[in-house]
Amino acid sequence: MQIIDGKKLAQQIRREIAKEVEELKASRDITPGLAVILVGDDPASHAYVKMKAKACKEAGIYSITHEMPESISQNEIEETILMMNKNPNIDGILVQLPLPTHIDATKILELIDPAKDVDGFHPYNFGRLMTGLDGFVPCTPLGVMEMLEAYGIDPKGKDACVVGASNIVGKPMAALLLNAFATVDICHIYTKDLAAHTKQADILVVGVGKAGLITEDMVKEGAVVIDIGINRLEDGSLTGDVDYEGVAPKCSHITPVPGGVGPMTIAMLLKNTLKAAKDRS
Ligand code: BQF
Repeated sequence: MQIIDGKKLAQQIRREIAKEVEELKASRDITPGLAVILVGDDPASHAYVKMKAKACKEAGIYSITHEMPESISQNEIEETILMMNKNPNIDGILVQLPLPTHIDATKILELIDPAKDVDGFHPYNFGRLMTGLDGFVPCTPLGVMEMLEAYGIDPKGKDACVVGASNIVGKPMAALLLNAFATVDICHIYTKDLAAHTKQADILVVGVGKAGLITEDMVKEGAVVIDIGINRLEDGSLTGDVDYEGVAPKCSHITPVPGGVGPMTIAMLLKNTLKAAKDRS
């Protein structure tokens, strides 16, 4: 059994990105810029944004965080996005989710210029991904694909099972695996017999946010298990959706939480921001 070290891989990627950012500055006088919109005072959202800003800084990417109170109006967020769309120093725009319930998040995401959509949540980029065209791919599923590649795992011809069908994680994850020629099975809350599906998988990717959902009896011997879940336990520690202790001995590869997919998500945000900057017109 091999542990997929996302933390180490993300560090390597971040160093390579920092080098490329230097080269872009030297050759074209472009400093990549990321604008982040952060609404309200959810501690987890603040922690994520802080991590993203720090990662940008270390890679030589300019970043600015636009903090707004929970009571902000739909219109004010929309006006801010339109300003960022026009700002030539901003290559990437990220709206930290979740947004307050009185805000129409879909409408906000649809307002982001698809060329600055570094989270890949705009329907335009989602359509490009489904079609197999180049575009921005959501950071978490993109990070998973980079992990598979780095560890020599080719999805071609494999049976993959994706548990969770969100627009942010599950659906783009399934599209990427399909584009890599896996046979993809997508499970969700209305799936009748989850274990019957997961047990078939050569590659099992789980991202639903339910600690301990995947137990040893639900995993095929020798499977690759990718845990996208982030759950906070009562003692403040992080854990995934997979019962790591029970499942790990059965796997060929497994990602830990923390230190698995999470750090890759941050690295892919930098990668997408660099891509946006390189494609500046
Ligand atoms: C790690 C996120 C749910 C909802 C909104 C490193 C992150 C997490 C874990 C991180 C996440 C999860 C992010 C680890 C960004 C991933 O060491 O295991 C980094 O910062 N993430 C987010 O921005 O919004 C979320 C999960």
